[in-house]
Amino acid sequence: MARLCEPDDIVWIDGTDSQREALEKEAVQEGEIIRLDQDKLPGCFLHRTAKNDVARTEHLTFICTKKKRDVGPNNNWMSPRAAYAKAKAIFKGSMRGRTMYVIPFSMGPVGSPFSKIGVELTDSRYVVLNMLIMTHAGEVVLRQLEQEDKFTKCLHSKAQIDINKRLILHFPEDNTIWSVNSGYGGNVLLGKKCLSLRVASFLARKEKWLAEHMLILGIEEPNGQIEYIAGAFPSACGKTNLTMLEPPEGLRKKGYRIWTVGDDIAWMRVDSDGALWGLNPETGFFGVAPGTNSETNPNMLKTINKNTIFTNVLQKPDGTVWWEGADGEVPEEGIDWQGRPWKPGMVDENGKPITGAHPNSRFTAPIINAPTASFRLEQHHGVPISAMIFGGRRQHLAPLVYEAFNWQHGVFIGATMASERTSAQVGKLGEVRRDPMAMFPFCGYNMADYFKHWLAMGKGMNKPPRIFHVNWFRTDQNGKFLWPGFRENLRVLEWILDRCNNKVSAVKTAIGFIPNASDLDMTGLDLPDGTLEKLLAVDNQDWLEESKGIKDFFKKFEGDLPPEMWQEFEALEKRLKS
Ligand code: OXD
Ligand code: MN
Repeated sequence: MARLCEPDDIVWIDGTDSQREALEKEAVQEGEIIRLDQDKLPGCFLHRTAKNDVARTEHLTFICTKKKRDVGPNNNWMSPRAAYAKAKAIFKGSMRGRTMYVIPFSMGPVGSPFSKIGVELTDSRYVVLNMLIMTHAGEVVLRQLEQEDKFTKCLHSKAQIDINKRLILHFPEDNTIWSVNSGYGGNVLLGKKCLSLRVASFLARKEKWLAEHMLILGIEEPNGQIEYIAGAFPSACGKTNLTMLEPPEGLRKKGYRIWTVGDDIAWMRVDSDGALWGLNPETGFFGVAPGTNSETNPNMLKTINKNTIFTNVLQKPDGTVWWEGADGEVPEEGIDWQGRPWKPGMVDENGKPITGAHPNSRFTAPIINAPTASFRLEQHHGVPISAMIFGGRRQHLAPLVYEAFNWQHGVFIGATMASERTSAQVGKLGEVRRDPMAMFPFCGYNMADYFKHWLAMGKGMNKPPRIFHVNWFRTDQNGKFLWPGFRENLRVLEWILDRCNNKVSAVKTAIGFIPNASDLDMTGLDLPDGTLEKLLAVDNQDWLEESKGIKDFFKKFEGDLPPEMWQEFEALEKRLKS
Protein backbone atom coordinates (compact mmCIF):
# COMPACT_ATOMS: atom_id res chain seq x y z
CA MET A 1 0.00 0.00 0.00
CA ALA A 2 2.91 2.32 0.81
CA ARG A 3 4.25 1.64 -2.69
CA LEU A 4 0.89 2.67 -4.13
CA CYS A 5 0.29 5.79 -1.99
CA GLU A 6 3.98 6.85 -1.75
CA PRO A 7 3.95 8.53 1.71
CA ASP A 8 7.13 10.27 2.87
CA ASP A 9 6.97 8.47 6.17
CA ILE A 10 5.13 5.65 7.98
CA VAL A 11 4.14 5.93 11.66
CA TRP A 12 2.59 3.14 13.73
CA ILE A 13 -0.06 4.24 16.20
CA ASP A 14 0.77 2.73 19.60
CA GLY A 15 -2.16 4.05 21.66
CA THR A 16 -0.01 5.97 24.15
CA ASP A 17 -0.99 9.39 25.52
CA SER A 18 2.40 10.79 24.58
CA GLN A 19 1.99 9.86 20.90
CA ARG A 20 -1.57 11.24 20.85
CA GLU A 21 -0.44 14.51 22.44
CA ALA A 22 2.37 14.86 19.90
CA LEU A 23 -0.10 14.28 17.06
CA GLU A 24 -2.51 16.86 18.51
CA LYS A 25 0.33 19.37 18.64
CA GLU A 26 1.33 18.70 15.04
CA ALA A 27 -2.30 18.86 13.87
CA VAL A 28 -2.72 22.22 15.61
CA GLN A 29 0.49 23.55 14.02
CA GLU A 30 -0.65 22.38 10.58
CA GLY A 31 -4.08 24.02 11.06
CA GLU A 32 -5.87 20.66 10.87
CA ILE A 33 -7.49 21.21 14.28
CA ILE A 34 -7.93 24.16 16.65
CA ARG A 35 -7.20 23.78 20.37
CA LEU A 36 -10.23 25.08 22.29
CA ASP A 37 -10.05 26.87 25.67
CA GLN A 38 -8.36 24.22 27.81
CA ASP A 39 -9.74 25.55 31.12
CA LYS A 40 -13.33 25.41 29.94
CA LEU A 41 -13.01 22.44 27.57
CA PRO A 42 -9.93 20.40 28.58
CA GLY A 43 -8.62 18.10 25.87
CA CYS A 44 -11.11 19.50 23.31
CA PHE A 45 -10.45 20.49 19.70
CA LEU A 46 -12.34 21.86 16.71
CA HIS A 47 -12.02 20.65 13.14
CA ARG A 48 -13.61 21.96 9.95
CA THR A 49 -14.17 19.73 6.95
CA ALA A 50 -14.30 20.94 3.37
CA LYS A 51 -17.62 22.48 2.32
CA ASN A 52 -18.38 19.58 -0.04
CA ASP A 53 -17.51 16.96 2.57
CA VAL A 54 -20.00 17.25 5.42
CA ALA A 55 -21.98 13.99 5.36
CA ARG A 56 -21.90 10.38 4.22
CA THR A 57 -22.05 10.16 0.44
CA GLU A 58 -24.28 7.16 -0.21
CA HIS A 59 -24.21 7.62 -3.99
CA LEU A 60 -20.40 7.22 -3.92
CA THR A 61 -20.53 4.19 -1.62
CA PHE A 62 -20.23 0.76 -3.26
CA ILE A 63 -20.28 -2.88 -2.28
CA CYS A 64 -17.94 -4.75 -4.59
CA THR A 65 -18.77 -8.43 -4.91
CA LYS A 66 -18.21 -10.88 -7.74
CA LYS A 67 -21.96 -11.18 -8.37
CA LYS A 68 -24.17 -8.11 -8.67
CA ARG A 69 -27.17 -10.00 -7.30
CA ASP A 70 -25.38 -10.36 -3.95
CA VAL A 71 -25.59 -6.65 -3.09
CA GLY A 72 -29.34 -6.43 -3.81
CA PRO A 73 -31.42 -3.37 -4.72
CA ASN A 74 -30.27 -1.73 -1.49
CA ASN A 75 -26.65 -1.11 -2.57
CA ASN A 76 -24.58 0.36 -5.38
CA TRP A 77 -22.48 -2.34 -7.00
CA MET A 78 -19.12 -2.41 -8.73
CA SER A 79 -17.11 -5.49 -9.67
CA PRO A 80 -14.01 -5.88 -7.45
CA ARG A 81 -11.74 -5.82 -10.50
CA ALA A 82 -13.20 -2.54 -11.83
CA ALA A 83 -13.31 -0.98 -8.36
CA TYR A 84 -9.70 -1.81 -7.46
CA ALA A 85 -8.51 -0.52 -10.83
CA LYS A 86 -10.47 2.72 -10.56
CA ALA A 87 -9.39 3.36 -6.97
CA LYS A 88 -5.74 2.45 -7.54
CA ALA A 89 -5.45 5.20 -10.12
CA ILE A 90 -6.77 7.67 -7.53
CA PHE A 91 -4.66 6.38 -4.61
CA LYS A 92 -1.50 6.44 -6.76
CA GLY A 93 0.91 8.88 -5.10
CA SER A 94 -1.92 10.34 -2.98
CA MET A 95 0.21 10.46 0.20
CA ARG A 96 3.27 12.16 -1.32
CA GLY A 97 4.61 14.75 1.13
CA ARG A 98 2.50 13.21 3.91
CA THR A 99 2.82 10.59 6.62
CA MET A 100 0.96 7.29 6.44
CA TYR A 101 -0.38 6.34 9.89
CA VAL A 102 -0.97 2.66 10.62
CA ILE A 103 -3.78 2.21 13.13
CA PRO A 104 -4.37 -1.29 14.49
CA PHE A 105 -7.83 -1.21 16.07
CA SER A 106 -10.31 -3.55 17.69
CA MET A 107 -14.06 -3.18 17.36
CA GLY A 108 -15.25 -4.57 20.68
CA PRO A 109 -13.14 -5.32 23.77
CA VAL A 110 -9.67 -6.58 22.84
CA GLY A 111 -9.67 -10.37 22.92
CA SER A 112 -13.45 -10.82 23.15
CA PRO A 113 -14.84 -13.57 20.91
CA PHE A 114 -17.36 -10.90 19.78
CA SER A 115 -14.67 -8.49 18.57
CA LYS A 116 -13.11 -7.89 15.15
CA ILE A 117 -9.73 -6.39 14.39
CA GLY A 118 -8.98 -3.91 11.64
CA VAL A 119 -5.91 -2.03 10.49
CA GLU A 120 -6.54 1.40 8.96
CA LEU A 121 -3.87 3.14 6.89
CA THR A 122 -4.57 6.85 6.63
CA ASP A 123 -2.87 10.14 5.82
CA SER A 124 -5.15 12.11 8.15
CA ARG A 125 -4.21 13.02 11.74
CA TYR A 126 -7.88 13.89 12.31
CA VAL A 127 -8.78 10.29 11.46
CA VAL A 128 -6.12 8.99 13.87
CA LEU A 129 -7.35 11.22 16.72
CA ASN A 130 -10.97 10.21 16.11
CA MET A 131 -10.12 6.50 15.86
CA LEU A 132 -8.35 6.77 19.24
CA ILE A 133 -11.69 7.87 20.72
CA MET A 134 -14.00 5.58 18.75
CA THR A 135 -12.03 2.31 18.97
CA HIS A 136 -9.53 0.38 21.06
CA ALA A 137 -6.36 1.18 19.12
CA GLY A 138 -2.61 0.67 19.33
CA GLU A 139 -0.02 -1.80 20.62
CA VAL A 140 -2.49 -3.90 22.61
CA VAL A 141 -4.40 -4.68 19.40
CA LEU A 142 -1.21 -5.65 17.57
CA ARG A 143 -0.44 -8.14 20.34
CA GLN A 144 -3.94 -9.58 19.94
CA LEU A 145 -3.43 -9.75 16.19
CA GLU A 146 -0.45 -12.05 16.76
CA GLN A 147 -2.94 -14.61 18.10
CA GLU A 148 -5.51 -14.17 15.33
CA ASP A 149 -4.70 -13.95 11.69
CA LYS A 150 -7.83 -12.29 10.41
CA PHE A 151 -8.33 -8.54 10.20
CA THR A 152 -10.12 -6.04 7.99
CA LYS A 153 -7.72 -4.20 5.70
CA CYS A 154 -8.70 -0.54 5.64
CA LEU A 155 -7.09 2.07 3.41
CA HIS A 156 -7.94 5.76 3.53
CA SER A 157 -6.47 8.81 1.88
CA LYS A 158 -7.97 12.25 1.98
CA ALA A 159 -6.11 12.81 -1.33
CA GLN A 160 -7.38 16.21 -2.58
CA ILE A 161 -10.90 15.91 -1.03
CA ASP A 162 -12.15 15.96 -4.59
CA ILE A 163 -15.82 14.98 -4.65
CA ASN A 164 -15.47 13.94 -8.29
CA LYS A 165 -12.90 11.33 -7.32
CA ARG A 166 -14.46 10.29 -4.01
CA LEU A 167 -15.10 6.57 -3.54
CA ILE A 168 -16.11 4.55 -0.48
CA LEU A 169 -15.53 0.94 -1.51
CA HIS A 170 -16.26 -2.25 0.41
CA PHE A 171 -14.90 -5.61 -0.69
CA PRO A 172 -16.59 -7.92 1.82
CA GLU A 173 -15.33 -11.06 0.05
CA ASP A 174 -11.75 -9.79 0.64
CA ASN A 175 -12.44 -8.25 4.08
CA THR A 176 -11.18 -4.95 2.67
CA ILE A 177 -12.34 -1.30 2.70
CA TRP A 178 -10.92 1.54 0.58
CA SER A 179 -11.98 5.15 1.02
CA VAL A 180 -10.53 8.10 -0.87
CA ASN A 181 -11.07 11.86 -1.28
CA SER A 182 -13.17 12.41 1.85
CA GLY A 183 -12.40 13.60 5.37
CA TYR A 184 -15.93 13.22 6.80
CA GLY A 185 -16.26 10.82 9.76
CA GLY A 186 -18.88 8.46 8.34
CA ASN A 187 -16.75 8.00 5.21
CA VAL A 188 -13.32 7.77 6.82
CA LEU A 189 -13.52 6.36 10.35
CA LEU A 190 -13.50 2.98 8.69
CA GLY A 191 -14.20 1.05 11.91
CA LYS A 192 -17.66 2.62 12.10
CA LYS A 193 -20.24 2.30 9.30
CA CYS A 194 -17.87 0.59 6.84
CA LEU A 195 -16.50 -2.17 9.10
CA SER A 196 -18.98 -2.43 11.97
CA LEU A 197 -22.06 -2.39 9.74
CA ARG A 198 -21.41 -3.05 6.03
CA VAL A 199 -18.56 -5.56 6.27
CA ALA A 200 -19.68 -6.89 9.67
CA SER A 201 -23.24 -7.56 8.44
CA PHE A 202 -21.74 -9.64 5.61
CA LEU A 203 -19.54 -11.56 8.08
CA ALA A 204 -22.39 -11.86 10.58
CA ARG A 205 -24.54 -13.70 8.06
CA LYS A 206 -21.71 -16.14 7.36
CA GLU A 207 -20.88 -16.59 11.06
CA LYS A 208 -24.50 -16.54 12.32
CA TRP A 209 -24.70 -13.36 14.37
CA LEU A 210 -26.23 -9.91 13.93
CA ALA A 211 -24.48 -6.59 13.16
CA GLU A 212 -27.12 -3.90 13.55
CA HIS A 213 -27.64 -0.12 13.44
CA MET A 214 -28.97 -0.21 17.00
CA LEU A 215 -28.54 1.45 20.36
CA ILE A 216 -28.27 -0.63 23.53
CA LEU A 217 -29.41 0.73 26.88
CA GLY A 218 -29.83 -0.83 30.30
CA ILE A 219 -32.66 -0.04 32.73
CA GLU A 220 -31.81 -0.76 36.35
CA GLU A 221 -34.58 -1.27 38.86
CA PRO A 222 -34.09 -0.41 42.54
CA ASN A 223 -33.52 -4.11 43.30
CA GLY A 224 -30.38 -3.93 41.17
CA GLN A 225 -31.71 -5.99 38.27
CA ILE A 226 -30.76 -4.49 34.90
CA GLU A 227 -32.56 -5.33 31.67
CA TYR A 228 -31.16 -4.36 28.31
CA ILE A 229 -33.03 -3.15 25.25
CA ALA A 230 -31.64 -2.81 21.71
CA GLY A 231 -33.30 -0.34 19.34
CA ALA A 232 -33.07 0.53 15.64
CA PHE A 233 -34.18 3.99 14.47
CA PRO A 234 -33.39 5.90 11.27
CA SER A 235 -31.46 9.14 11.73
CA ALA A 236 -33.21 12.13 13.36
CA CYS A 237 -35.40 9.86 15.49
CA GLY A 238 -33.54 10.36 18.80
CA LYS A 239 -31.36 7.26 19.19
CA THR A 240 -28.57 9.03 21.06
CA ASN A 241 -30.99 10.86 23.38
CA LEU A 242 -32.83 7.63 24.21
CA THR A 243 -29.64 5.80 25.24
CA MET A 244 -28.85 8.41 27.88
CA LEU A 245 -32.26 9.45 29.11
CA GLU A 246 -32.88 10.86 32.56
CA PRO A 247 -35.99 9.35 34.18
CA PRO A 248 -38.90 11.85 34.16
CA GLU A 249 -39.89 13.45 37.44
CA GLY A 250 -42.98 11.25 37.92
CA LEU A 251 -41.02 7.99 37.56
CA ARG A 252 -37.96 9.14 39.49
CA LYS A 253 -39.35 7.89 42.79
CA LYS A 254 -39.31 4.35 41.35
CA GLY A 255 -35.54 4.61 41.44
CA TYR A 256 -34.69 3.64 37.86
CA ARG A 257 -31.16 4.18 36.56
CA ILE A 258 -30.32 4.17 32.87
CA TRP A 259 -27.05 2.69 31.63
CA THR A 260 -25.66 3.51 28.19
CA VAL A 261 -24.03 0.65 26.31
CA GLY A 262 -24.11 2.21 22.84
CA ASP A 263 -25.94 4.74 20.69
CA ASP A 264 -25.34 3.54 17.14
CA ILE A 265 -24.16 -0.03 16.59
CA ALA A 266 -24.94 -3.37 18.25
CA TRP A 267 -23.26 -6.71 17.57
CA MET A 268 -25.37 -9.55 18.90
CA ARG A 269 -24.81 -13.29 19.21
CA VAL A 270 -26.58 -16.28 20.64
CA ASP A 271 -24.47 -17.26 23.62
CA SER A 272 -24.11 -20.65 25.33
CA ASP A 273 -27.34 -20.00 27.31
CA GLY A 274 -29.33 -19.78 24.05
CA ALA A 275 -30.14 -16.10 24.68
CA LEU A 276 -29.14 -13.10 22.56
CA TRP A 277 -26.20 -11.09 23.96
CA GLY A 278 -25.05 -7.79 22.52
CA LEU A 279 -22.19 -5.35 22.72
CA ASN A 280 -21.31 -2.00 21.27
CA PRO A 281 -18.17 -2.39 19.15
CA GLU A 282 -17.37 1.33 19.52
CA THR A 283 -15.81 3.18 22.44
CA GLY A 284 -17.09 6.64 21.52
CA PHE A 285 -20.04 8.69 20.34
CA PHE A 286 -19.96 10.38 16.94
CA GLY A 287 -23.08 12.39 17.58
CA VAL A 288 -24.97 15.23 15.90
CA ALA A 289 -24.42 18.51 17.79
CA PRO A 290 -27.39 20.72 16.74
CA GLY A 291 -30.35 20.31 19.07
CA THR A 292 -28.22 18.90 21.91
CA ASN A 293 -29.07 20.85 25.07
CA SER A 294 -29.90 20.34 28.73
CA GLU A 295 -33.55 19.53 27.93
CA THR A 296 -32.98 17.03 25.11
CA ASN A 297 -29.87 15.34 26.53
CA PRO A 298 -28.40 16.65 29.80
CA ASN A 299 -26.09 13.65 30.11
CA MET A 300 -24.53 14.33 26.71
CA LEU A 301 -23.63 17.86 27.80
CA LYS A 302 -21.69 16.32 30.70
CA THR A 303 -20.03 13.92 28.25
CA ILE A 304 -18.70 16.42 25.71
CA ASN A 305 -17.04 18.89 28.06
CA LYS A 306 -13.66 17.13 27.92
CA ASN A 307 -11.50 15.07 25.53
CA THR A 308 -13.90 15.74 22.66
CA ILE A 309 -13.32 16.63 19.01
CA PHE A 310 -15.97 18.96 17.58
CA THR A 311 -16.44 19.05 13.82
CA ASN A 312 -18.13 21.89 11.88
CA VAL A 313 -19.65 23.70 14.89
CA LEU A 314 -19.45 27.47 15.55
CA GLN A 315 -16.28 28.69 17.28
CA LYS A 316 -17.00 31.36 19.90
CA PRO A 317 -14.56 34.20 20.63
CA ASP A 318 -13.97 32.77 24.13
CA GLY A 319 -12.52 29.54 22.71
CA THR A 320 -15.64 27.44 23.29
CA VAL A 321 -18.21 26.19 20.78
CA TRP A 322 -21.90 26.60 19.94
CA TRP A 323 -24.54 25.12 17.66
CA GLU A 324 -28.14 25.83 16.78
CA GLY A 325 -30.34 24.49 19.55
CA ALA A 326 -27.61 24.72 22.22
CA ASP A 327 -28.35 26.03 25.73
CA GLY A 328 -28.23 29.73 26.54
CA GLU A 329 -28.12 32.87 24.47
CA VAL A 330 -27.24 32.82 20.78
CA PRO A 331 -23.66 34.20 20.66
CA GLU A 332 -23.32 37.72 19.27
CA GLU A 333 -20.53 36.63 16.97
CA GLY A 334 -18.28 33.74 16.12
CA ILE A 335 -16.57 31.85 13.32
CA ASP A 336 -18.94 29.60 11.40
CA TRP A 337 -18.35 26.02 10.29
CA GLN A 338 -16.80 27.27 7.05
CA GLY A 339 -14.30 29.45 8.94
CA ARG A 340 -16.08 32.74 8.14
CA PRO A 341 -17.04 35.53 10.58
CA TRP A 342 -20.63 34.92 11.68
CA LYS A 343 -23.38 36.92 13.39
CA PRO A 344 -26.96 35.85 14.14
CA GLY A 345 -29.49 36.82 11.45
CA MET A 346 -27.08 36.56 8.51
CA VAL A 347 -28.66 35.30 5.26
CA ASP A 348 -27.16 33.94 2.04
CA GLU A 349 -27.71 35.26 -1.49
CA ASN A 350 -31.09 33.46 -1.62
CA GLY A 351 -32.23 34.98 1.66
CA LYS A 352 -31.78 31.67 3.54
CA PRO A 353 -30.43 31.93 7.11
CA ILE A 354 -26.72 31.08 7.44
CA THR A 355 -26.26 28.70 10.36
CA GLY A 356 -23.23 28.97 12.64
CA ALA A 357 -22.86 25.20 12.84
CA HIS A 358 -23.50 22.81 9.96
CA PRO A 359 -26.80 20.88 10.52
CA ASN A 360 -24.72 17.67 10.49
CA SER A 361 -21.96 19.04 12.74
CA ARG A 362 -20.66 16.46 15.17
CA PHE A 363 -18.86 15.71 18.41
CA THR A 364 -16.58 12.72 18.91
CA ALA A 365 -16.47 11.86 22.61
CA PRO A 366 -15.45 8.83 24.70
CA ILE A 367 -18.42 6.84 26.05
CA ILE A 368 -16.69 6.57 29.41
CA ASN A 369 -17.17 10.33 29.81
CA ALA A 370 -20.93 9.75 30.06
CA PRO A 371 -22.40 9.78 33.59
CA THR A 372 -24.60 6.92 32.36
CA ALA A 373 -21.76 4.81 30.85
CA SER A 374 -22.48 1.13 31.52
CA PHE A 375 -20.00 -0.65 33.78
CA ARG A 376 -20.31 -3.62 31.41
CA LEU A 377 -18.82 -1.84 28.38
CA GLU A 378 -15.63 -3.87 28.54
CA GLN A 379 -17.25 -7.21 29.34
CA HIS A 380 -16.31 -9.72 26.71
CA HIS A 381 -19.77 -11.24 26.44
CA GLY A 382 -21.68 -7.96 26.38
CA VAL A 383 -25.16 -7.81 27.87
CA PRO A 384 -28.28 -10.00 27.52
CA ILE A 385 -30.94 -8.40 25.30
CA SER A 386 -34.52 -8.67 26.64
CA ALA A 387 -36.28 -6.67 23.93
CA MET A 388 -35.71 -5.10 20.54
CA ILE A 389 -37.48 -1.99 19.39
CA PHE A 390 -37.91 -0.61 15.91
CA GLY A 391 -38.98 2.97 15.47
CA GLY A 392 -39.79 5.51 12.83
CA ARG A 393 -41.22 8.97 12.47
CA ARG A 394 -44.90 8.62 11.51
CA GLN A 395 -47.28 11.55 11.98
CA HIS A 396 -50.48 9.57 11.60
CA LEU A 397 -50.13 5.86 11.17
CA ALA A 398 -48.21 4.01 13.86
CA PRO A 399 -49.35 3.97 17.50
CA LEU A 400 -47.03 5.00 20.33
CA VAL A 401 -46.04 1.38 20.84
CA TYR A 402 -47.08 -2.08 19.67
CA GLU A 403 -45.67 -5.53 20.14
CA ALA A 404 -45.10 -8.23 17.52
CA PHE A 405 -47.03 -11.50 17.87
CA ASN A 406 -43.80 -13.51 17.58
CA TRP A 407 -40.26 -13.35 16.14
CA GLN A 408 -41.32 -13.85 12.49
CA HIS A 409 -43.92 -11.10 12.78
CA GLY A 410 -41.27 -8.94 14.47
CA VAL A 411 -38.92 -9.43 11.51
CA PHE A 412 -41.77 -8.33 9.22
CA ILE A 413 -42.28 -5.20 11.36
CA GLY A 414 -38.55 -4.44 11.11
CA ALA A 415 -38.50 -5.15 7.38
CA THR A 416 -41.38 -2.73 6.76
CA MET A 417 -40.05 0.05 8.97
CA ALA A 418 -40.46 3.51 7.48
CA SER A 419 -39.96 7.11 8.44
CA GLU A 420 -41.24 10.42 7.08
CA ARG A 421 -38.83 12.96 5.67
CA THR A 422 -38.27 15.94 7.92
CA SER A 423 -37.51 19.46 6.72
CA ALA A 424 -33.87 18.68 7.50
CA GLN A 425 -33.78 16.41 4.45
CA VAL A 426 -34.08 17.24 0.78
CA GLY A 427 -37.26 15.97 -0.84
CA LYS A 428 -40.99 16.08 -0.30
CA LEU A 429 -41.92 16.78 3.30
CA GLY A 430 -43.74 13.91 4.94
CA GLU A 431 -42.81 11.46 2.17
CA VAL A 432 -42.40 7.96 3.56
CA ARG A 433 -39.01 6.32 3.12
CA ARG A 434 -38.63 2.60 3.78
CA ASP A 435 -35.62 1.81 5.94
CA PRO A 436 -35.76 -1.82 7.13
CA MET A 437 -34.23 -2.20 10.59
CA ALA A 438 -32.67 1.28 9.92
CA MET A 439 -30.10 -0.69 7.90
CA PHE A 440 -30.96 0.31 4.34
CA PRO A 441 -27.74 2.35 3.86
CA PHE A 442 -25.64 -0.06 5.93
CA CYS A 443 -26.51 -3.65 5.02
CA GLY A 444 -23.47 -4.94 3.11
CA TYR A 445 -25.42 -7.51 1.08
CA ASN A 446 -28.81 -8.23 -0.48
CA MET A 447 -31.50 -7.29 2.03
CA ALA A 448 -33.66 -10.21 0.96
CA ASP A 449 -30.89 -12.48 2.30
CA TYR A 450 -30.67 -10.26 5.38
CA PHE A 451 -34.37 -10.90 6.18
CA LYS A 452 -33.73 -14.63 5.74
CA HIS A 453 -30.81 -14.36 8.14
CA TRP A 454 -32.98 -12.61 10.76
CA LEU A 455 -35.59 -15.36 10.44
CA ALA A 456 -32.93 -18.04 10.91
CA MET A 457 -31.45 -16.25 13.95
CA GLY A 458 -34.85 -16.40 15.67
CA LYS A 459 -34.92 -20.17 15.23
CA GLY A 460 -31.50 -20.47 16.88
CA MET A 461 -32.54 -18.93 20.21
CA ASN A 462 -34.18 -20.54 23.26
CA LYS A 463 -35.91 -17.33 24.18
CA PRO A 464 -35.63 -14.69 21.47
CA PRO A 465 -36.04 -11.08 22.62
CA ARG A 466 -39.58 -9.78 22.20
CA ILE A 467 -39.92 -7.29 19.34
CA PHE A 468 -41.72 -3.92 19.59
CA HIS A 469 -42.34 -0.90 17.37
CA VAL A 470 -42.47 2.63 18.79
CA ASN A 471 -43.45 5.99 17.31
CA TRP A 472 -42.73 9.10 19.38
CA PHE A 473 -43.89 11.40 16.57
CA ARG A 474 -47.67 11.06 16.19
CA THR A 475 -49.39 14.43 15.73
CA ASP A 476 -52.90 15.81 16.13
CA GLN A 477 -54.95 17.42 13.32
CA ASN A 478 -52.95 20.66 13.79
CA GLY A 479 -49.61 18.92 13.38
CA LYS A 480 -48.76 19.19 17.09
CA PHE A 481 -46.93 16.26 18.69
CA LEU A 482 -49.26 14.20 20.89
CA TRP A 483 -46.41 12.68 22.92
CA PRO A 484 -43.76 14.80 24.69
CA GLY A 485 -40.96 12.30 23.90
CA PHE A 486 -37.42 12.49 25.31
CA ARG A 487 -37.31 11.44 28.98
CA GLU A 488 -41.04 10.58 28.96
CA ASN A 489 -40.21 7.69 26.61
CA LEU A 490 -39.14 5.74 29.69
CA ARG A 491 -42.88 5.16 30.35
CA VAL A 492 -43.06 3.16 27.14
CA LEU A 493 -39.82 1.27 27.86
CA GLU A 494 -41.26 0.35 31.25
CA TRP A 495 -44.33 -1.19 29.55
CA ILE A 496 -42.05 -3.05 27.13
CA LEU A 497 -40.15 -4.64 30.02
CA ASP A 498 -43.41 -5.43 31.82
CA ARG A 499 -44.52 -7.31 28.70
CA CYS A 500 -41.19 -9.17 28.55
CA ASN A 501 -41.68 -10.23 32.17
CA ASN A 502 -45.33 -11.20 31.62
CA LYS A 503 -46.49 -8.62 34.17
CA VAL A 504 -49.25 -7.06 32.05
CA SER A 505 -51.77 -8.19 29.46
CA ALA A 506 -52.32 -6.30 26.19
CA VAL A 507 -54.93 -5.58 23.54
CA LYS A 508 -54.72 -7.56 20.31
CA THR A 509 -55.09 -5.46 17.15
CA ALA A 510 -54.52 -6.23 13.46
CA ILE A 511 -50.93 -4.93 13.63
CA GLY A 512 -49.87 -6.35 17.01
CA PHE A 513 -50.45 -5.98 20.73
CA ILE A 514 -51.01 -2.48 22.11
CA PRO A 515 -51.07 -1.48 25.80
CA ASN A 516 -54.15 -1.23 27.96
CA ALA A 517 -54.01 2.53 28.62
CA SER A 518 -54.05 1.86 32.37
CA ASP A 519 -50.80 -0.14 32.13
CA LEU A 520 -48.73 2.89 31.11
CA ASP A 521 -47.55 4.72 34.25
CA MET A 522 -48.52 8.36 33.65
CA THR A 523 -47.59 9.66 37.11
CA GLY A 524 -46.49 13.27 36.76
CA LEU A 525 -47.44 13.55 33.07
CA ASP A 526 -50.69 15.39 32.43
CA LEU A 527 -51.81 14.64 28.90
CA PRO A 528 -55.09 16.28 27.77
CA ASP A 529 -58.13 14.00 27.91
CA GLY A 530 -58.32 11.54 25.05
CA THR A 531 -54.66 12.00 24.01
CA LEU A 532 -53.48 8.60 25.16
CA GLU A 533 -56.35 6.97 23.26
CA LYS A 534 -55.31 8.88 20.13
CA LEU A 535 -51.71 7.80 20.65
CA LEU A 536 -52.70 4.15 20.87
CA ALA A 537 -55.34 4.12 18.11
CA VAL A 538 -54.94 1.73 15.16
CA ASP A 539 -56.89 2.68 12.02
CA ASN A 540 -57.27 -0.38 9.80
CA GLN A 541 -58.13 1.75 6.74
CA ASP A 542 -54.86 3.72 7.08
CA TRP A 543 -52.94 0.48 7.47
CA LEU A 544 -54.53 -0.97 4.33
CA GLU A 545 -53.24 2.12 2.50
CA GLU A 546 -49.80 1.52 4.08
CA SER A 547 -49.82 -2.09 2.91
CA LYS A 548 -49.73 -0.87 -0.72
CA GLY A 549 -46.39 0.83 -0.03
CA ILE A 550 -45.10 -2.31 1.69
CA LYS A 551 -46.06 -4.42 -1.32
CA ASP A 552 -44.26 -2.08 -3.75
CA PHE A 553 -41.17 -2.17 -1.54
CA PHE A 554 -41.16 -5.96 -1.24
CA LYS A 555 -41.52 -6.30 -5.03
CA LYS A 556 -38.10 -4.66 -5.45
CA PHE A 557 -36.56 -7.88 -4.10
CA GLU A 558 -38.35 -9.96 -6.75
CA GLY A 559 -38.10 -13.72 -6.20
CA ASP A 560 -35.42 -13.34 -3.51
CA LEU A 561 -37.72 -12.20 -0.70
CA PRO A 562 -38.26 -15.02 1.83
CA PRO A 563 -41.79 -16.48 1.57
CA GLU A 564 -42.31 -15.81 5.29
CA MET A 565 -42.39 -12.07 4.53
CA TRP A 566 -45.19 -12.52 1.99
CA GLN A 567 -47.02 -14.79 4.46
CA GLU A 568 -46.84 -12.06 7.08
CA PHE A 569 -47.97 -9.50 4.51
CA GLU A 570 -51.02 -11.57 3.57
CA ALA A 571 -51.85 -12.32 7.21
CA LEU A 572 -51.73 -8.59 7.98
CA GLU A 573 -54.05 -7.74 5.08
CA LYS A 574 -56.46 -10.44 6.21
CA ARG A 575 -56.53 -9.16 9.79
CA LEU A 576 -57.01 -5.59 8.57
CA LYS A 577 -59.96 -6.56 6.38
CA SER A 578 -61.70 -8.79 8.93
C1 OXD B 1 -25.37 7.91 10.82
C2 OXD B 1 -24.45 8.13 11.94
O1 OXD B 1 -25.22 8.55 9.77
O2 OXD B 1 -24.60 7.44 12.96
O3 OXD B 1 -26.27 7.06 10.96
O4 OXD B 1 -23.54 8.97 11.82
MN1 MN C 1 -25.98 5.85 12.75
